[in-house]
Amino acid sequence: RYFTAAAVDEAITPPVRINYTKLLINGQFIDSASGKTFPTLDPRTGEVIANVAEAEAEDVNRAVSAARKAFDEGPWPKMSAHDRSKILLKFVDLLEKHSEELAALETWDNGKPFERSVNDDIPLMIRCFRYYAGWADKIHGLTVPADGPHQVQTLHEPIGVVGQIIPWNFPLLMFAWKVAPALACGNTVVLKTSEQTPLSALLASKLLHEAGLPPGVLNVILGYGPTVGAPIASHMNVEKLAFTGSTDTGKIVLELAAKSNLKSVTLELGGKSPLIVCEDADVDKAVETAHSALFYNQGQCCSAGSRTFVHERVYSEFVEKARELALKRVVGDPFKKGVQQGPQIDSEQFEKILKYINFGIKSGATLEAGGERFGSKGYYVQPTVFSSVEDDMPIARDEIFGPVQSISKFRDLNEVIGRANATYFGLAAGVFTKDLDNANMLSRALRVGTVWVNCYNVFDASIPFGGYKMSGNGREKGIYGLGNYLQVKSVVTPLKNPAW
Ligand code: TXE
Repeated sequence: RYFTAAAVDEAITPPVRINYTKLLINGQFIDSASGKTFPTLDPRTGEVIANVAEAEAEDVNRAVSAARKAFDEGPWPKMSAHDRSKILLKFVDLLEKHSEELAALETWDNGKPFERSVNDDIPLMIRCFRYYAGWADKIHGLTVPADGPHQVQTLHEPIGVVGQIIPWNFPLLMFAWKVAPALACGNTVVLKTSEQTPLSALLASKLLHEAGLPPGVLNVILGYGPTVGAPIASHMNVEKLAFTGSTDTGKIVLELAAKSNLKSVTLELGGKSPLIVCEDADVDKAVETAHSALFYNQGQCCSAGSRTFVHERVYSEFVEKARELALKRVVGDPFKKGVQQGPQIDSEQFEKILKYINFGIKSGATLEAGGERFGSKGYYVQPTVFSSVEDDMPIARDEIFGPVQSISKFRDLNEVIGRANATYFGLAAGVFTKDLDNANMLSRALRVGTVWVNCYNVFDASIPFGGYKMSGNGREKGIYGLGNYLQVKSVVTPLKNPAW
C-alpha cells in the first residue's frame, strides 16, 4: 500500500551543494558576533545537513543598523521605482536559472517532495517577485478634492526598516511573500528565517545581490525565536513587523511590538479551516480536493482543510473514497520520483502529530487509514484519516499541522455554518456544491479570509491572503499586500488662486 519502509531508510544524496551558511549583513556573508553556530537537520534522517551561523541580539543590532543606513542614505528608497523594478526582474531571471538548485535545497532542508518544490514553491516564488516588481512603478497616491482653497495630495512612501520573521513550511515562498512587496515599496529589510530551514533563503538572497540589490537593503539573519525573533520584534529602529508562524508566537511578537515602539504588525497565524461538501457536490472531485487540501506539504499548511464536513447523504461514499486515496498516497524519500509525501519537518512536529492521532483514537473517532509513523528513520507519518469526528474532539479543535484528515457529518447548511464558524481561527474554507445560491450564501456566511469554491489552495500572488479572528491580521499578496509596507503622507498646499 505504501512505499516500503526500506524506501525511506536509505536516503538519496541530494543533488546540490551548500555554499552559504552565514549571516547576510550589509551585502556580506559573515559569522555571528559570538561565533556560535547551530545545526540544521535533514528531516529524512534527523542527521545534520550543515552548521550555520547563530545570530543573537548583537547581530540583530548590526543588521538593523545596516538596513537603517541603507534606508536613510542608500539609493534604494530614493531610486527610481523603475530601477527598483528592473533589479527585481533581473532577480526573477536568476531564480529561473537556479530553480532546480533552489528546489533541491528546499527539499533537503524541509523534506517536501522535490517535484513539489520545483513545480510549486519555486514557480510561486517567481510569480510573486515578478508580480511585485510590476507594482514598483505603479504605486502612487491621490489628488484629494478637499474643502477649502488647498491643493491636497497623498504620497505613498516606504515605511523604513522592516522586520520579517518567517516559518519553515514554505521557506522560499514565505521569503517571497514578505520580501517582494517590502522591496517593491522601497523599504529595507531584516529577515529572520526559521531555525529549521535556514538554507534556501541564503541562496535566494545571494542571487538578489547578484541582480544588483544594494548592500544593506536585505539582511538575512539565522537563529532561534527568543534570541533573534524577539529582538527584531522589540527593536526601536524597526518600524514594521511582518510575522508568519504560530498563534502563540504571534501574540508574543505583537506584545513586544506594542511594548517597544508600537511598530505596525501584520500576522499570518494558524488555522483550522473547514471544507464543506454539500449533498449535490461532485463527490469524486470533492474527495480528491479535500485530500490534497489536507495532505499537501505533509499537512503542514496554515490553510490546510483540516475539518472536513460532509453532508449525510454522501458521507459514506466520501469516507470510503477518502480512505482509499490516503492508502494510495505515496510516502517516501522526497527526492524520489512519484513521491507525494515526505517527512515532517522535525521531531517536535512529528511527536505532536502522533500525540494528536492518539487523542483521535482515544476520543472515539474512527481510524480509517494510517495512524502510525512510517518507516523507522526520520520523521515520516502515515497518511491518516479519521471519520465520525465530533466537534469537541482535540483533533477537530486544534491545529495538528500534519497528515491527519478529520471527517464529520452534517445535515443542513445552517447547522454546518454554525459549526464551521465555531472556532477561534478564521483563515480559509472550502465549499463544494453545484448550487450557485448555496455557494454564494456559504461564501458570505463563513468568517474566514479566503473561501475556495469547488477548489482549494489556489495561491496566486495576486490573491490577497490572511485571517479573520486569531488567524491573524492584515492581508498579504495582491494589491492589499502593498499597504503593509507603505506610509500615506498627506501634503496640503494653499492655492493662491482657487478659481483655477
Ligand atoms: O512555530 P513558531 P513552530 C503552527 C503549527 C505548528 C506550530 C508550532 O501549528 O505546529 O505553529 O510551530 C519564530 N519571538 N505554525 O514552533 O514558533 C521562529 O523562530 C519572535 C503555523 O515552528 O511560531 C520562526 O522563525 N519570533 C504557521 C517563527 O517564529 C519567534 C507556520 C515561527 O515559529 C519567537 C509554522 C519569539 N519568542 C507553524 N519564537 C503558519 N501560519 O503557516 C519563535 N519565533
